This record gives sequence, structure tokens and C-alpha cells, in this order.
Amino acid sequence: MPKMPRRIIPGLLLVALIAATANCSEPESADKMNTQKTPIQRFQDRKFGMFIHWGLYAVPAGVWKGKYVRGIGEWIMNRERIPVREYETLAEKFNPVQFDANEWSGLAQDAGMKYMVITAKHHDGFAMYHSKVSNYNIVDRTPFRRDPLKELAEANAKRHIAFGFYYSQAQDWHEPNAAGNTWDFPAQRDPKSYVEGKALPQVEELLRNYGDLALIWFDTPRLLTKEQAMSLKQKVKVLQPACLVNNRIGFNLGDYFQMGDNAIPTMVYDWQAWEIPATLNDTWGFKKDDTNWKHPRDLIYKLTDIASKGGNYLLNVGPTAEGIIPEASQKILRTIGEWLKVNGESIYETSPTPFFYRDLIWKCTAKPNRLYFHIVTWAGAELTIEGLESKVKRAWFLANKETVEFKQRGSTLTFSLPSQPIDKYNTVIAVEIEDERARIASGFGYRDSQREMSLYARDARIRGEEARYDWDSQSVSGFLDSGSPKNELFWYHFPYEEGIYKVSLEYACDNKIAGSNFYFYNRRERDQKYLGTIRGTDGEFKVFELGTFRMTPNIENLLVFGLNDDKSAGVKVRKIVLTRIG
Ligand code: FHN
Repeated sequence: MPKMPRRIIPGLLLVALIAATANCSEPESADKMNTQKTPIQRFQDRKFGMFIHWGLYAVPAGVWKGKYVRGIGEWIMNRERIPVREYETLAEKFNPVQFDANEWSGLAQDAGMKYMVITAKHHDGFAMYHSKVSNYNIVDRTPFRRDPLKELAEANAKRHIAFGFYYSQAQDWHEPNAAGNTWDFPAQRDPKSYVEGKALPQVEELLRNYGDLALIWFDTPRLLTKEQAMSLKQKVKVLQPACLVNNRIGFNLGDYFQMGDNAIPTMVYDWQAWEIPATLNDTWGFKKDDTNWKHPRDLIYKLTDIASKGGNYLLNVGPTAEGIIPEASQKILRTIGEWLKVNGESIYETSPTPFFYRDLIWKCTAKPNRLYFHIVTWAGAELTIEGLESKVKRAWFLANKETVEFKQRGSTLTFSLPSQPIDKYNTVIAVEIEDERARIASGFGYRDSQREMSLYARDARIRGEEARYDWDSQSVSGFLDSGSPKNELFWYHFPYEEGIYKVSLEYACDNKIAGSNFYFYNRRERDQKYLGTIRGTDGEFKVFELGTFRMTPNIENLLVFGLNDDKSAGVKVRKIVLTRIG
């Protein structure tokens, strides 16, 4: 990931080319939300999208030759080093007769998702559409013989859901000259012949034959040169100037920035448009044994948190080989959709919080003359917001439209609340303010309050088969040593200023299970590392200092807490606090 702040600096060739196409009228987008806005603004307005990983890997669904295969489902060919000739035979078994484009598109609509991105070709190299470039595709090789992407393009256009394609531009395990397949093709590669012979012409097919596309979603650039990446971008911009490309095209050529998978940053990221691809369980492609579904409360929280930090949430479903989006995913998505039906105005077309968050009680999104306070942990009879200088005219709950009583003294705003939440997941208070943009008192703005910053377990990306977040104790536990992957909590943290920070860790541990080793480090600056031993706390939450860390403003900072031990697996980790001391 690039340093920040950064600008996208396209090569001269690309500049010339885009200038040459600038006079072309922008093609009509399927998304009619606001044609006055630029494609990137329309992208940012959508906020919530459906990602679909669907391909031949849905046939084994995480089990190969009777053995459960660890890791993400769509990587099964790579993990098991399945020879091309053997993997190809999965196509004969792929017959998703229950696929219904209208149902999938309708589910996205019910979930309140404004865009959809589906795998046209993932790393396994199999095209999920009718490609003339390679007959390794769903129409020519499977008994299904239909082009589901064409059907989805039509279904989404009817619903005004913006549509885009995932395309694995460098990894193609089916091709000897692409990146990734070292078991069939150990010899040296000629990526040029793969890019020119398959990737570029397939991207062209997608741009020519499926109507107006909102974006092409490239992934894992590996092996490709800058010139090759630029030729892909050119292809997109020449054929559909309004079609965006994501930053995983490589070389900072993207129209918008991509966070890592499931990687929610700890604070507002306002340098450019961005998106987080995320899973509903622990895989992208369908795995029949993966039922570690995230709770709708967690997902509504994440959607709110991401919007409040300025990003988009691209949430994945992994349909089965029969063409069904798993029932559990459907249920979860519809619950989110119900919440959005009532509270959507606090998410879509919003800009990020003007405030710094000091606790886990509320989040904020903004619009001209409006603030939305999302109460994510019910605070009881009152909620106090410090630092708002703009005069509040009125306040009301989005859930029932009822007025919320408030007092405003100086820059302290206090709402009177009922004892119980109005919405069981996230009660939103809409506030009308006199100023178009909220005026925030010095020391309370999201950029100027970083003396003390808490990294909560709730906001961490959690890795590990058994590790789970518990909302009541606000902590993660279950650090059982299950081999691979490891148990880790990740925070994507980019302080706005360079400094020395005192780091402390808060956890609770029963005395009898204490004693295991843990680590905490910054993956970008590996010398900033702490190794420690879990101590007993009589089961109470206690704070332990881990020393001082130097941190620079870089989006590549990745703070990692790790513990892999059956003995202390039950330790409850609540948060890490960073206090600036120099
Ligand atoms: O390797 C892929 C993975 O299979 C999946 O498609 C994700 C989605 O963001 N992208 C890559 C890993 O980052």
C-alpha cells in the first residue's frame, strides 16, 4: 500500500489517452442516483455493495478428496496444488440450475446494497461468462451453458444497481505464462504473452458486452509491469471512460484506494475515495463447513464505522455450485437491509465524522446542515457530545421520527434518551445544525485529538479459527492454538503525525490460565516489537504497559497482537491504548 498523502500520478501515455477521450460523452451508468456527480462521487455515495465470489471452487466447497482444506475456499486449487487437468474437470460438475439473476439482484436491493461486483475470472483462470478469448468458460465447458453475468447485468440495470467485474489480471493458475501456478508450470514465464493474449482481450470483452460498468475490480497485481498495468487501465478508460478501476491494478494507478481485506482503519481516511472488501464468514468462495457468520449487529456497526471514516463497504457472498446464495448470508443481509430502510439517510451520500472518537459509544456521519449520531453502545439516560460549536436546531430519532430533547451549553451537547435503545442494533439521532459544515472546537476534531488513541478489540480484524468478539465484555477471546492460521488481532492505524507513543494493553485473565507468551508489533516497522507473558488478573480487566513505540503516518502501519496457546486461550483482550509522549 502506498505512503500517504499521495496522489494518483498516471503515466504520460495514460494522461494523453484520457485527454483524448475526455470529449466523449460519459456513458449512461446503470446507477441513476445523481448524474451531475462524477463517477468517483457516485461511487462514494453508494457506500454499500455486494461482492460475489463464484466459480468452480464452489464445487469442492472446501473439501478435496475427502479432506477439509484450510483457508479461503477459492484458493483450494493453489493450496492443494491441484493440476490444471484435474481442476478443469470440476467444470463438468458445475451446473448451477438454481441460479436466478433476479433473486441475486433482488437480494442486493433488499440488503440496501447500491452496487455489485462479481468474479468474472478469479485466480483459477475460469471465466464465469461467455468468453471468445478462451473456451475455459462457463458456457463452453459446463453443462449449464448459460452466461450468468449477462443475466445479472440485465437484472441489475432494471434495479439501478451499479455493476462491476472482479478480474484477476496477473494470477491465472490455468495459464503457464501468468503468475501463481508453480506446480504445473515451474519454468520461467512470459507475462507479456499472457497479458496480451488473455487478460487484455478478456477485459475488453467484459467492457464491450455487459452494458455500462461502474468498475473493474483488479486484484493481486504480482508479476505485471507498470506498462502492462497501464495498458489494462487504458483499455478500461478508452472503452468506458466512466468505469472506475480499483487500486489493486497496482502502481497506484487506481481511481480509488483499497484497504486490505476486512481491514477497517482506526480513523478517518480522507485523502481519497476508498473501499473495504470484506467477508461475511471466513471465506470468499463457498465452503460448506464455514459457518462462522458475522452477526448483523457487528456488520451494521462495521458499515456505520466505515461510512463514518469515509469509506465504502463491499461485503461478500459465496454462492454454492447449485447457484444459491447461502440461506444464512441472505438472512443476515436482509436484516441489514431492514435497518437501512429506516436509517439509510445516515449512511448513503454521507461524509465522514468531523469528530474524534474517545470511546465506543457513538459514531458520526455528516451531510450539509446535518449530523447523524449513531449510538452503537447504549449510554443510558443521557448522551453527551463534546466539541460541537455549531448551533443545533432540532434533533430526532430516525427509527420513529420522534423529537429528541437536548441541551446545548457552549460546545457541550447533551441528549436526553430513553432507558432502552429504540433500535436494537444502532439507534440514530439526526441533528439539524445551523452551519452547512459542523464547526468543531479545537481539540475535538478528528485530526487534532490524537494524544490518546484507543484501539478497541471491537474494531480489530480478528484472525483465528476460534477467536471471537464478545459484545458484553467488549473483548476478544478464544486464542486456541489450532495450527494455522494464527490468532491475531490487527489494527490498521495511521496516526496523522509522527511521534513516540506509550503503548498499553487491557485484558482480563483468570489466574489459573495465565502464563502464555504474546506479541505486539508494527508489521511495517518490525523493530517496534514487544514480547510479553500473560499475567493473571483475578478475572478483572487490568491495564499493562508494553513500552514505547515510534509511529509514522503511514497507511501501511499494521499493529498486531498475537497469542497462540491453548493454556491462555481464554484471556479476554479489550483494547490497546496509544498515548503520545514525544
Ligand atoms: O487472493 C484474493 C482472494 O481470493 C479474494 O479474492 C480477495 C478479495 O479481496 N482478494 C485476494 C486477496 O486479497
